[in-house]
Amino acid sequence: MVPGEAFTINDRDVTFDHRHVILSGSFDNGDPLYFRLNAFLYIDRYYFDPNATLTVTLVSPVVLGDVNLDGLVTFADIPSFIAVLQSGEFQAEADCNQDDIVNFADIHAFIQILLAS
Ligand SMILES: [Ca+2]
Ligand SMILES: [Ca+2]
Repeated sequence: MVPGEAFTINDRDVTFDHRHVILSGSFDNGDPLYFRLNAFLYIDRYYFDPNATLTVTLVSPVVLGDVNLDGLVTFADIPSFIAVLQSGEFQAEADCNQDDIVNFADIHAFIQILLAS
């Protein structure tokens, strides 16, 4: 799978080594996901119609403080952090105190992350 690109899963009722193959992982918000790809309707089980299109997308984890998105938290992130603050737009990497908004309350946390890197 390529991060950011949707991957189509066509398999249903797949077993390997006599065990059902499970689609497992976690959602972007951290909640776990765990599905058997059943193509037969069982009571109290998830059902995935063979004609349905099922896609999953691997997202890259957010690196708090990496506001210029180069994969590292360095002093080079400072101008990008300031630009996001001034723009008022949300960017997860700049939400250093993780309260779902980017504002001046993130400055202290950003500096702490920067100094720890
Ligand atoms: Ca960076
Ligand atoms: Ca914040």
